[in-house]
Amino acid sequence: WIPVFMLLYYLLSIAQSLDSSSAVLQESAGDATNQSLFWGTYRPNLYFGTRTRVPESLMSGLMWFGVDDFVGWKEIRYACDQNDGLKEYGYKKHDGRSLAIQTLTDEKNNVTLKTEFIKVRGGVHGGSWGVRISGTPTHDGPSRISVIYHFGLEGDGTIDLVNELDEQGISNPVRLHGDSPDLGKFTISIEDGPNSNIPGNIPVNFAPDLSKTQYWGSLIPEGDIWRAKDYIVGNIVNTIKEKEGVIENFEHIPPSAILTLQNRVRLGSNFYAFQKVFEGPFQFDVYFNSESAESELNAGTFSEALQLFESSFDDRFEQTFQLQSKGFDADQVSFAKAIMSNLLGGIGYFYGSSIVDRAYQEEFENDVGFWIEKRTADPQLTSPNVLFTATPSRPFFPRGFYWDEGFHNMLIGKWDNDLSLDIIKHWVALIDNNGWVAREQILGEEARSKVPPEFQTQYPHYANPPTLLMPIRAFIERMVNAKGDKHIDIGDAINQEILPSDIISTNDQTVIRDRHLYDRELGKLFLRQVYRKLRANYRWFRRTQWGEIKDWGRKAPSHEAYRWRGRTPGHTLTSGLDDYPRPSPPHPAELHVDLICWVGFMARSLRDIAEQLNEEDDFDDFDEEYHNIVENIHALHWSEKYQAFCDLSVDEKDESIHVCHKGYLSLFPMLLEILPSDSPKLGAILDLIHDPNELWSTYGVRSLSKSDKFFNTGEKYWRGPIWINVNYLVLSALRRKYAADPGPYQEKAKIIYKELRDIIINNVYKEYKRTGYVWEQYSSNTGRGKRSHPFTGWTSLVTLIMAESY
Ligand code: 6A9
Repeated sequence: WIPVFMLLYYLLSIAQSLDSSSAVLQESAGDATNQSLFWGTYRPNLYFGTRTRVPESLMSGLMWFGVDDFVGWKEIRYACDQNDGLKEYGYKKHDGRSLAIQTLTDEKNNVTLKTEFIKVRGGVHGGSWGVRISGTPTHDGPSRISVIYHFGLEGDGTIDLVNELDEQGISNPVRLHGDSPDLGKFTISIEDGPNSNIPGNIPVNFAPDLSKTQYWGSLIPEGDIWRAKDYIVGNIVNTIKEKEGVIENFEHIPPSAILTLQNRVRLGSNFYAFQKVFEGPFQFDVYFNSESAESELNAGTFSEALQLFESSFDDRFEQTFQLQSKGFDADQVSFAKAIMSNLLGGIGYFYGSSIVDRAYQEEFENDVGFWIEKRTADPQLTSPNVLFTATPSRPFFPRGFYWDEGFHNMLIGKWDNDLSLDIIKHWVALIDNNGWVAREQILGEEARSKVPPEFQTQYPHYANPPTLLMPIRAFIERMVNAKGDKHIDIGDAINQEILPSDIISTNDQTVIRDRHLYDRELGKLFLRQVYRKLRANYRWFRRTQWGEIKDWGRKAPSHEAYRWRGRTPGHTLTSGLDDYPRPSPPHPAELHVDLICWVGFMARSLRDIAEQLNEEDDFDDFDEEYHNIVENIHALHWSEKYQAFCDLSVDEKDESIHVCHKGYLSLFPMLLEILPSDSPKLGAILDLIHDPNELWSTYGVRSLSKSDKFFNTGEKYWRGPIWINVNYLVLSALRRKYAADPGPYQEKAKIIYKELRDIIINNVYKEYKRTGYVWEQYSSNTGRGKRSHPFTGWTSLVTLIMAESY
């Protein structure tokens, strides 16, 4: 006798189980055959949307608007937008594969929405999924809202509405049948849940029946489905126009009965929208069932699975980060779950062309500081690329950024190693044969629609910090420490209550994976796959970002010196530290301290990969280059006068001089663990960090010293505010090296580590509670969150800071 619960547990374990590592690792980037990553919430720019990892396939999305008046519908909620003024929104539990629970609090429309998405494995087309959409009023008062869910199919295939059509709406449940090359046969159902308060009939003969589902089926041009909102608005406008012809007095008819879809379906439609009107609490489910899967998602199986997946998520979260056992309370743990979840919910699948200008010749005309680019602009659309990546911010930057992604994958990799490797492989595939990869990936029209034209073009001589090597380093550490997977019988798995998410394959035997353990051979296969491109990227940095050393024989033992290309007087966007003060005016003989550290970090990281791969010649080269770089960091960039690492430029006599603006830039040799633990320069850096008149604030380490003349001036972007990515690097370097290695500065390093960790956690958490969001940066004066929000890109590293995982 097996309890029903156990049986279900068993079925769902299989359903939800992850792909075996080998399957994941043997896929090439862009390959959608990874079953457990096939479907997902990969449209992070939308409040809720799903798609596959196939360039042209089925997409879905959610919209809603208030219908107590004729005003609310002018602000249809669809793509995440700060102007919508949602009090809070974001995924609260998202595991990156099978579970995605989100809440969205929209006070203006008097509704808190919940979207609960699950995905179950089965068959050969990426399995089935469902989403439960529910709402409750946020306060007393009118609460009538209109919710629209739509599906659009791009590429080959068909999708047909099965219901009997009626001008007043179709009856529950809505059912669509579809068939396409990558999805096979499938069924979509939309089913009303229990206890929804659906407004009754409007007592006018032409009005729709609001207890039914209003609908619209249309044929939308290829590549245009992302504009769903425009099409739907157009359709509602048509309804209004039609009714204007029939109705004499609008006053007696509620907006909810006017602002409806047209209840029509065009033959051969590839786009369907379904609209429901509710008052008070409501709930309905959307299921996508793949016909090749054996079991079917319906209201019953969905509810049970949701519960199981959710508790499995909670257990796995504690296993992975151990926040409860570290003493964090339930509310702090929920916060840590939420910021990680919204990072995972920020993962998108992007496809399309980008704009690249390859007409670059020589960046500088002269060396007296004039910034003249000797070229004619020639921006060109590239052939389409794919990218599977996390994103810094769902409303503002829903696209991939090279140096952000390395930070994102520190957390993603800790949570789900294989998911992270999949993302890394996609990025590495974008490194071209010259070794260049565009800093910002604006792929396709939808992505481009969010970026002003002047920011769209990417240049093949512009760099961005090579942070992907950080999660690769973390991966190597996990692999080297691997103890091997445990193989156990499925029956034992049930008896031992092993979590579904820990089961990675279920053929004859079940492999239970502790996510800290990885198979070495497979790990090396991954390293082998990314090695050549990463090495090309390193060589590209050395070739294109080299710097000129004035009087090098006397000043520096080797030729290693670097300068970011693409500077303007006010910005060095390529460095990632946009408006951080640099030598002014810019000069071609500048040398940048952060960049030489990044190149050194690359040399060392590649050396460590080469070691894993037994690439002995490369190992020797990287090792030697790393040494030369380290020597030159000290010889060129250390200023005795300022007791800091600084950029260099030249004076009127063409002599090199230090240009020192104390701040994040001064920390790089320590941030990237290049500086030895016993170096007196470390002492100076720790003093700089801990001094309230310089970098130390009660909320974290400032980007620019309070004593610098540019502190909090201009855009105040990287000139004072606190950024979590760099604070994470400070904590990481302290914890891993400077507070760990015995020596004269160890005690100080320990003190700073402890204090900094506490204030970062406390402030980001406090601001989350106060505002409902985590932010792009924090004021060093007030601790308040600033700029984009939710910004669960690198700010989500607070979860790792809480877990002390670096
Ligand atoms: C320009 C504006 C609707 C700026 O997080 C991404 C990047 C970081 O890599 C970088 O270090 N952010 C930081 O200085 C955001 C960059 C956004 C550029 C978009 C167009 C359009 O806004």
